[in-house]
Amino acid sequence: MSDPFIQKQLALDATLTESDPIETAEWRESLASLLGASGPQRVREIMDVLSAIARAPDIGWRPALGTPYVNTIPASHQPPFPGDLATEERLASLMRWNALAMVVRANKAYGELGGHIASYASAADLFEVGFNHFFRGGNQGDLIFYQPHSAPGVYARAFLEGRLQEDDLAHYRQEISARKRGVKGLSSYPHPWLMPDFWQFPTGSMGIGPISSIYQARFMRYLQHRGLLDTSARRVWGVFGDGEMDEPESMSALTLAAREKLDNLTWIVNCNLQRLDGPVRGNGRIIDELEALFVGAGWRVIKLVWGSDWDGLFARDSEGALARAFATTVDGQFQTFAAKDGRYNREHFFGQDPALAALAQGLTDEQIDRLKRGGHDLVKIHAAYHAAMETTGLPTVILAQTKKGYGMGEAGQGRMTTHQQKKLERDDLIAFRDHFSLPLTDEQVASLSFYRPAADSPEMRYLHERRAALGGFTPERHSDAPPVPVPPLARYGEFAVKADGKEMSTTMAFVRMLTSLLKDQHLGPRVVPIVADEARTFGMANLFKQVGIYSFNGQAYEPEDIGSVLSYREATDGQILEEGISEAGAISSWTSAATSYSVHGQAMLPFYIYYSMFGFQRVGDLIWAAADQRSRGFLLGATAGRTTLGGEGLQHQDGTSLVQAAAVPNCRAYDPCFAGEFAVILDHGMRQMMERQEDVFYYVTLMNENYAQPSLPTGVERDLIKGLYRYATHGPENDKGNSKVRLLGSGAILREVIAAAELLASEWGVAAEAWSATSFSELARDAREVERFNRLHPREDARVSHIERCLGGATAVIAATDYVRAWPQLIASYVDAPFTALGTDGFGRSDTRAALRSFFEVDRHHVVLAALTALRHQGQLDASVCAEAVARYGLSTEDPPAWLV
Ligand SMILES: Cc1ncc(C[n+]2csc(CCOP(=O)(O)OP(=O)(O)O)c2C)c(N)n1
Repeated sequence: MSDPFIQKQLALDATLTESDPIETAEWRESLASLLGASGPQRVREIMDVLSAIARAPDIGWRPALGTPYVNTIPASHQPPFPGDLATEERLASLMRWNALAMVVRANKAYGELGGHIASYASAADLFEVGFNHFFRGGNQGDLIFYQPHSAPGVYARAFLEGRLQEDDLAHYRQEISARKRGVKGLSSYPHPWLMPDFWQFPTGSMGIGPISSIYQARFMRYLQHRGLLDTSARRVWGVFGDGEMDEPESMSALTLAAREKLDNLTWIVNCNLQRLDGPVRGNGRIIDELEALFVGAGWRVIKLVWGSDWDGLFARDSEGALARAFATTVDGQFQTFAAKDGRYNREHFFGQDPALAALAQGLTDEQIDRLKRGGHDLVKIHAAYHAAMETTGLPTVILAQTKKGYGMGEAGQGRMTTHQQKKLERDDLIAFRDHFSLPLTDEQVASLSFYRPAADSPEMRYLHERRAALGGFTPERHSDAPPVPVPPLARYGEFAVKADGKEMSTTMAFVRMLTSLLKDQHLGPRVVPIVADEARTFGMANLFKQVGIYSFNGQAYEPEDIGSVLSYREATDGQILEEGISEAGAISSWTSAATSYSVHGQAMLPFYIYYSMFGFQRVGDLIWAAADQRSRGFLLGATAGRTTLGGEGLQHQDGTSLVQAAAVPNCRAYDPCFAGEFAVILDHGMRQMMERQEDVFYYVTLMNENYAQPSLPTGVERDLIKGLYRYATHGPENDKGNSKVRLLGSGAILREVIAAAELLASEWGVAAEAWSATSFSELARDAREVERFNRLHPREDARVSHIERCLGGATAVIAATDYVRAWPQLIASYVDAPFTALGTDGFGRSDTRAALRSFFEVDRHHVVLAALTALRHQGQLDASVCAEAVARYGLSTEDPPAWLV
């Protein structure tokens, strides 16, 4: 018979309540003899047959998804450890020390800096086995998502590798002061924006690492299947916290990973059983819960619960006492055991049962104290990673049990408060040194000296050999990808720039341009259209047939509409990523494509089109993370604005995305009204990202309203990109060609503004200009910069912002948009004239577009009234004129208005 553990299970006295224990015993014996005679493979076959019968509806048996609280890889199946264990342990101890010293030093100097010791203390061995044996480096290396609060440990390793110096470590969490001293400041968490040569993936916001890792693994398959890049040798690793698994994003794509057979993906969940406030599952067991969840989702689960020292105990435990004790010990109790010493564990864990006490008899208290959990045993960790690497056809999760604050002794190990501990007293530091046998004097410990062994020491030679064998250092971020030429605008956007009154929506115009771009010889293959179950909504069904929907296993069915020219076509080399109803998934795919230039050295151009409301509002944090990792691509907020999607009401009407987009530093946000404007923005953005390779991305609104599209006035392109150009003038101009009242509009409301300018001239004798404000955020960006320059350089010639250039000399400026007033108000303080903002604040609601625009007071009549009122305030008009306008246009004077909440 194979494993002693199985023997014990078979011999175990049933503790379950059974109707017929004698019969049960007979079945057990049969199974035991089968196992003895024919081996485990035959047992599995028989069980398959029996369970198929037992699952019949009238029996209704279901397998339990859990397995006993022991290692999935039995000691007898462990591969030999290929490294030098003693050297690796010494190296791990040095990483621990330098990481700890970095955090404690920073906080001694400036108590406000914060930092974490306990997370890395629990994860150090999990990282080190990866670094020494599995994580491949170099520009075609593995993609690794690091648990964010373990960043100090990753810096500590880079220090030993010679990639960071003492001065850098001394500037942990001090990027600004570091820059002044010409050294690297180390960011709190992994931030590609702050450390663009180092971190690849931002993981600081819990849940974003897990979902991103799945979509990155999936995108590698996409590149492979589309014949764009051989990614077969690359893997994705993610080290995450057990508390982090509670985030919906962590869980939401598990089935996708299994369905698409992503065996290039391995997660390591660091189950230190604690999160920030306390235990993750004090009254249960997180490892069991996650095991059931991942198995149910179709993953391979490898439990890595106990270290090698326990192997002997299990072997001697002929009564199965350990299994019994584990089955009744909850995580809150395991945490207490972690926090207490060997003596306490002898009394309270081993002491709960005479058989257990007997097992511990041969051990000193010190030995009991040092019994390791699986995630602290390099040999066991290696066995688990090795098994993950061998797994084919499904992703793997390793559930590694560790102790939070491992080695921090009284000061932190297993303590409720350990997550936030960043200071240690001298005695605690000395105890830490002794626990890990660090080669440090008391003085070195007290002064928190960083320690790097001599270059020719066995440790350093070993460390470099291992990294060389694995292809180089990691993490390391690259950004060298060949530029991709963008076709001339005339080739795909002429119909929009010279629309000449043709009716269409900007969404239709976008789809037409996208369709052309997909055919371009150079750019076409790099385009990644992404939808979250709304391709038909946005008129993109034609692309299903043309470029296909990506499916790792092609199309295993005859689509219902096979005879149609637009039939639903899935293909292994399909180009569209159809993510179903998962905005979080779609944006994660977008980010994978948008960072491909860096992750794969192959620039891709993703276009994710979605109901605008479900973008920044729904997945804003994922967009922020995309910005952090320097994504390049287009986000297309379709049916944007509060009044373009008449009947849809509150839930779909987006009045805020532009304001949120404006707050993302590298996001270029535009709200074009006309197809030609959109074409110019598209052309500019593609050149900026694909040819000039700047780290920006675009959020551009699209509308579903059909109207006559004018040809773009000539020569406006530069101003349009700056965010404002003059579209039309009505009434007399002054000698500089300017009229005094400037009306600014964007997106859905520009046409109302244009109409208002006409009305002002024709009905009220007021000269007015209509300006298309394609981007208030770009205008504000430029004005901010100019204002700052002029403030700091009082002796130099004052610079002039685009706003001043356009609006200087105006008597009044009225800005109306389909978004909350905060959007046009971005420029208010830079406008040297009375400024009125009209917008769609309040909840959306359902009605016709005209009714909505009137309700929100952004239609032409309200723009006219706002302009007349501005003139009245300057004494140029009498109040009676405004009253006349209110009466003539039948404007509601309800007070307060229904939109004001
Ligand atoms: C979205 C988000 N919410 C909250 C936090 C704050 N936070 C940082 S670490 C942490 C606890 C992490 O616990 P766990 O995932 O178990 O990792 P551990 O540090 O215990 O290894 C929390 C709540 C965060 N970083 N991101």
